[in-house]
Amino acid sequence: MRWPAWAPLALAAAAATAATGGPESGLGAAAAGPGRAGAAASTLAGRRHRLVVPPPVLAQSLTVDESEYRIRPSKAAVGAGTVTIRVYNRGEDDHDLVVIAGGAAIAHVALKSGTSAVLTPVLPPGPVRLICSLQAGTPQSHELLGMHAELRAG
Ligand SMILES: [Cu+2]
Repeated sequence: MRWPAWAPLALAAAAATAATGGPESGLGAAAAGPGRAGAAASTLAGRRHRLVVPPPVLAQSLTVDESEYRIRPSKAAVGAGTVTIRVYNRGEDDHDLVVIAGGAAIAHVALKSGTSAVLTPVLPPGPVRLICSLQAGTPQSHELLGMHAELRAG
């Protein structure tokens, strides 16, 4: 039996549908028959031209500058996992830094004016919020006055 020129493409489409488990996977598997879909997929595996782009390498450290009334992280994104945060209180008043990730405060340090500290929280992937918690719950809340910043752990 002679196969038309498009036959390999049709087989490939059926095998790909069966392999991905899409809504038509039942049809694809039935057309290819048991065992044949797997054979076709393994034959085609080497022929796929996937664009493989490595994920960006994110740093595991950042610097955070605090002053009245700002928090400025040096990076908008860091890698998930253990991250070294060097925080400087460059303001005239005392401040603190609270790292909030995964819905919880996971690190805290109090900073007198002109001092610095190093924190090494383990950041889960997702958004990270940095705040100063001084005067929280009052109109003078440092967070409400602007001492908050967002970054992302990826
Ligand atoms: Cu503060």
